[in-house]
Amino acid sequence: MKIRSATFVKSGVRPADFPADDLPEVAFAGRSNVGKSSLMNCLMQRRNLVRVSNTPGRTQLLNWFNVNDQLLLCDLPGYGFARAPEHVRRNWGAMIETYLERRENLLAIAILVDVRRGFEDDDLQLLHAAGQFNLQPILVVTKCDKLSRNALFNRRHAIARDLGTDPDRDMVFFSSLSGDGRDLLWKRIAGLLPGVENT
Ligand SMILES: Nc1nc2c(ncn2[C@@H]2O[C@H](COP(=O)(O)OP(=O)(O)OP(=O)(O)O)[C@@H](O)[C@H]2O)c(=O)[nH]1
Ligand SMILES: [Mg+2]
Repeated sequence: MKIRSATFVKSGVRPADFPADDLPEVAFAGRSNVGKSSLMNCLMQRRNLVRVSNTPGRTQLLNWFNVNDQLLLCDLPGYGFARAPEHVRRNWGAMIETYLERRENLLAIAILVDVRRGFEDDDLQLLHAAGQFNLQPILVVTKCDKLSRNALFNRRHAIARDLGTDPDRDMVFFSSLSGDGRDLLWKRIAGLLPGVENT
Protein backbone atom coordinates (compact mmCIF):
# COMPACT_ATOMS: atom_id res chain seq x y z
CA MET A 1 0.00 0.00 0.00
CA LYS A 2 1.37 3.36 -0.97
CA ILE A 3 0.98 5.73 1.98
CA ARG A 4 0.07 9.19 0.73
CA SER A 5 -1.12 10.43 4.11
CA ALA A 6 -1.32 9.08 7.63
CA THR A 7 -2.74 11.22 10.41
CA PHE A 8 -3.90 10.87 13.98
CA VAL A 9 -7.68 11.40 14.16
CA LYS A 10 -8.58 11.22 17.84
CA SER A 11 -8.67 9.19 21.03
CA GLY A 12 -11.81 8.03 22.76
CA VAL A 13 -13.54 5.52 24.94
CA ARG A 14 -17.28 5.40 24.36
CA PRO A 15 -19.45 5.48 21.22
CA ALA A 16 -19.98 9.25 21.55
CA ASP A 17 -16.20 9.61 21.03
CA PHE A 18 -16.00 7.46 17.89
CA PRO A 19 -14.86 9.43 14.81
CA ALA A 20 -17.66 10.54 12.53
CA ASP A 21 -15.75 9.48 9.38
CA ASP A 22 -17.61 6.80 7.54
CA LEU A 23 -14.51 5.07 6.21
CA PRO A 24 -13.93 1.33 6.52
CA GLU A 25 -12.03 0.53 9.70
CA VAL A 26 -9.60 -2.12 10.89
CA ALA A 27 -8.76 -2.53 14.60
CA PHE A 28 -5.50 -3.82 16.07
CA ALA A 29 -5.62 -5.72 19.34
CA GLY A 30 -3.38 -7.90 21.42
CA ARG A 31 -1.72 -8.47 24.71
CA SER A 32 0.00 -5.47 26.23
CA ASN A 33 3.52 -5.04 24.79
CA VAL A 34 2.86 -7.38 21.84
CA GLY A 35 3.96 -4.67 19.40
CA LYS A 36 0.67 -3.11 18.21
CA SER A 37 1.87 0.46 18.09
CA SER A 38 5.16 -0.48 16.41
CA LEU A 39 3.30 -2.52 13.82
CA MET A 40 0.91 0.32 13.06
CA ASN A 41 3.81 2.76 12.65
CA CYS A 42 5.46 0.25 10.33
CA LEU A 43 2.25 -0.13 8.29
CA MET A 44 1.83 3.63 7.99
CA GLN A 45 5.57 4.25 7.49
CA ARG A 46 5.66 6.76 10.28
CA ARG A 47 8.26 6.55 12.98
CA ASN A 48 6.31 7.95 15.90
CA LEU A 49 2.72 8.53 14.86
CA VAL A 50 1.52 5.84 17.23
CA ARG A 51 3.16 6.15 20.61
CA VAL A 52 5.38 3.29 21.61
CA SER A 53 5.62 3.27 25.38
CA ASN A 54 7.96 1.59 27.78
CA THR A 55 5.23 1.23 30.38
CA PRO A 56 2.89 -1.54 29.30
CA GLY A 57 -0.77 -1.18 30.13
CA ARG A 58 -0.68 2.60 30.30
CA THR A 59 -2.98 3.64 27.47
CA GLN A 60 -6.58 2.78 28.12
CA LEU A 61 -7.95 4.64 25.12
CA LEU A 62 -8.87 3.75 21.59
CA ASN A 63 -6.73 5.72 19.11
CA TRP A 64 -7.78 6.27 15.51
CA PHE A 65 -5.60 6.99 12.48
CA ASN A 66 -6.62 7.93 8.97
CA VAL A 67 -4.68 6.42 6.05
CA ASN A 68 -4.96 8.05 2.61
CA ASP A 69 -8.47 9.24 3.49
CA GLN A 70 -9.42 5.69 2.53
CA LEU A 71 -9.52 3.83 5.78
CA LEU A 72 -9.21 4.14 9.54
CA LEU A 73 -6.92 2.09 11.74
CA CYS A 74 -7.81 1.81 15.42
CA ASP A 75 -5.21 0.97 18.08
CA LEU A 76 -6.95 -0.82 20.96
CA PRO A 77 -5.49 -0.79 24.47
CA GLY A 78 -3.51 -3.93 25.26
CA TYR A 79 -4.92 -6.62 27.52
CA GLY A 80 -3.45 -9.17 29.86
CA PHE A 81 -1.13 -6.82 31.68
CA ALA A 82 -0.59 -8.74 34.90
CA ARG A 83 -0.05 -5.69 37.08
CA ALA A 84 -3.14 -3.79 35.87
CA PRO A 85 -5.70 -3.21 38.62
CA GLU A 86 -8.82 -5.36 38.53
CA HIS A 87 -11.14 -2.49 37.56
CA VAL A 88 -8.92 -1.66 34.57
CA ARG A 89 -9.21 -5.24 33.35
CA ARG A 90 -13.00 -5.24 33.76
CA ASN A 91 -13.30 -1.92 31.95
CA TRP A 92 -11.19 -3.25 29.11
CA GLY A 93 -13.66 -6.02 28.39
CA ALA A 94 -16.68 -3.74 28.53
CA MET A 95 -15.07 -1.06 26.39
CA ILE A 96 -13.89 -3.48 23.71
CA GLU A 97 -17.18 -5.30 23.57
CA THR A 98 -19.07 -2.04 23.10
CA TYR A 99 -16.64 -0.99 20.40
CA LEU A 100 -16.84 -4.29 18.51
CA GLU A 101 -20.61 -4.29 18.74
CA ARG A 102 -21.34 -0.66 17.96
CA ARG A 103 -18.67 0.44 15.51
CA GLU A 104 -20.60 -0.08 12.31
CA ASN A 105 -17.80 0.63 9.83
CA LEU A 106 -15.48 -1.88 11.53
CA LEU A 107 -14.69 -4.66 9.07
CA ALA A 108 -11.85 -6.57 10.59
CA ILE A 109 -9.80 -7.00 13.71
CA ALA A 110 -6.12 -7.85 13.57
CA ILE A 111 -5.26 -10.04 16.55
CA LEU A 112 -1.57 -9.84 17.35
CA VAL A 113 0.39 -12.43 19.29
CA ASP A 114 4.08 -12.54 20.17
CA VAL A 115 5.90 -15.27 18.22
CA ARG A 116 7.35 -16.59 21.48
CA ARG A 117 3.94 -16.94 23.16
CA GLY A 118 1.47 -17.88 20.45
CA PHE A 119 -2.29 -17.78 21.08
CA GLU A 120 -3.24 -17.80 24.75
CA ASP A 121 -6.66 -17.70 26.46
CA ASP A 122 -7.21 -13.94 26.16
CA ASP A 123 -6.32 -14.03 22.47
CA LEU A 124 -8.66 -16.95 21.83
CA GLN A 125 -11.50 -15.13 23.61
CA LEU A 126 -10.98 -12.16 21.35
CA LEU A 127 -10.93 -14.43 18.31
CA HIS A 128 -14.22 -15.86 19.47
CA ALA A 129 -15.67 -12.36 20.00
CA ALA A 130 -14.63 -11.39 16.46
CA GLY A 131 -16.75 -14.25 15.17
CA GLN A 132 -19.71 -13.25 17.33
CA PHE A 133 -19.68 -9.73 15.94
CA ASN A 134 -19.13 -10.85 12.36
CA LEU A 135 -15.69 -9.34 12.09
CA GLN A 136 -13.01 -10.82 9.90
CA PRO A 137 -10.08 -11.81 12.14
CA ILE A 138 -6.58 -11.23 10.77
CA LEU A 139 -4.05 -13.29 12.69
CA VAL A 140 -0.68 -11.61 13.06
CA VAL A 141 2.39 -13.05 14.77
CA THR A 142 4.73 -10.26 15.89
CA LYS A 143 8.43 -9.84 16.71
CA CYS A 144 9.50 -12.61 14.34
CA ASP A 145 13.01 -11.11 14.25
CA LYS A 146 13.46 -12.38 17.82
CA LEU A 147 13.95 -15.92 16.54
CA SER A 148 16.53 -17.49 14.27
CA ARG A 149 15.34 -18.70 10.86
CA ASN A 150 15.23 -22.27 12.08
CA ALA A 151 13.42 -21.53 15.30
CA LEU A 152 10.94 -19.35 13.40
CA PHE A 153 10.20 -22.13 10.95
CA ASN A 154 9.35 -24.47 13.81
CA ARG A 155 7.36 -21.84 15.73
CA ARG A 156 5.29 -20.98 12.64
CA HIS A 157 4.11 -24.54 12.38
CA ALA A 158 3.61 -25.02 16.11
CA ILE A 159 1.50 -21.85 16.46
CA ALA A 160 -0.62 -22.74 13.45
CA ARG A 161 -1.01 -26.35 14.57
CA ASP A 162 -2.21 -25.29 18.04
CA LEU A 163 -4.88 -23.19 16.39
CA GLY A 164 -5.75 -25.75 13.74
CA THR A 165 -4.89 -23.42 10.87
CA ASP A 166 -2.47 -23.16 7.99
CA PRO A 167 0.47 -20.79 8.69
CA ASP A 168 0.80 -19.70 5.07
CA ARG A 169 -2.87 -19.20 4.34
CA ASP A 170 -4.18 -17.82 7.63
CA MET A 171 -1.40 -15.98 9.40
CA VAL A 172 0.87 -13.04 8.81
CA PHE A 173 4.33 -13.33 10.34
CA PHE A 174 5.53 -9.83 11.06
CA SER A 175 8.54 -7.86 12.22
CA SER A 176 8.30 -4.14 12.75
CA LEU A 177 12.07 -4.07 12.89
CA SER A 178 12.68 -5.54 9.44
CA GLY A 179 9.30 -4.81 7.85
CA ASP A 180 8.79 -8.50 7.12
CA GLY A 181 5.10 -9.24 6.66
CA ARG A 182 4.19 -5.64 5.93
CA ASP A 183 3.25 -6.17 2.30
CA LEU A 184 1.27 -9.29 3.08
CA LEU A 185 -0.62 -7.61 5.92
CA TRP A 186 -1.55 -4.68 3.67
CA LYS A 187 -2.64 -7.17 1.03
CA ARG A 188 -4.92 -8.89 3.55
CA ILE A 189 -6.34 -5.56 4.70
CA ALA A 190 -6.85 -4.19 1.20
CA GLY A 191 -8.54 -7.43 0.21
CA LEU A 192 -11.29 -6.69 2.71
CA LEU A 193 -11.90 -3.15 1.57
CA PRO A 194 -14.14 -2.59 -1.38
CA GLY A 195 -12.60 -0.03 -3.70
CA VAL A 196 -9.25 0.16 -1.92
CA GLU A 197 -6.49 -1.06 -4.17
CA ASN A 198 -3.26 -2.32 -2.74
CA THR A 199 -0.98 -0.17 -4.87
N1 LIG B 1 12.52 -6.93 18.21
C1 LIG B 1 11.31 -6.37 18.04
N2 LIG B 1 10.82 -5.56 19.00
C2 LIG B 1 9.58 -5.04 18.83
C3 LIG B 1 8.81 -5.31 17.65
N3 LIG B 1 7.63 -4.65 17.78
C4 LIG B 1 7.68 -4.02 18.97
N4 LIG B 1 8.84 -4.23 19.61
C5 LIG B 1 9.23 -3.69 20.92
O1 LIG B 1 8.31 -4.17 21.90
C6 LIG B 1 7.97 -3.13 22.86
C7 LIG B 1 6.46 -2.87 22.83
O2 LIG B 1 6.11 -2.38 21.57
P1 LIG B 1 4.76 -1.53 21.36
O3 LIG B 1 4.62 -1.33 19.89
O4 LIG B 1 4.72 -0.34 22.24
O5 LIG B 1 3.68 -2.59 21.86
P2 LIG B 1 2.13 -2.33 22.17
O6 LIG B 1 1.46 -3.62 21.89
O7 LIG B 1 1.65 -1.15 21.41
O8 LIG B 1 2.17 -2.05 23.73
P3 LIG B 1 1.01 -1.38 24.65
O9 LIG B 1 0.40 -0.26 23.84
O10 LIG B 1 1.73 -0.91 25.85
O11 LIG B 1 0.04 -2.47 24.93
C8 LIG B 1 8.79 -1.91 22.44
O12 LIG B 1 9.96 -1.90 23.21
C9 LIG B 1 9.12 -2.17 20.97
O13 LIG B 1 10.31 -1.56 20.54
C10 LIG B 1 9.39 -6.16 16.63
O14 LIG B 1 8.80 -6.46 15.59
N5 LIG B 1 10.64 -6.65 16.90
MG1 LIG C 1 0.61 0.57 22.09
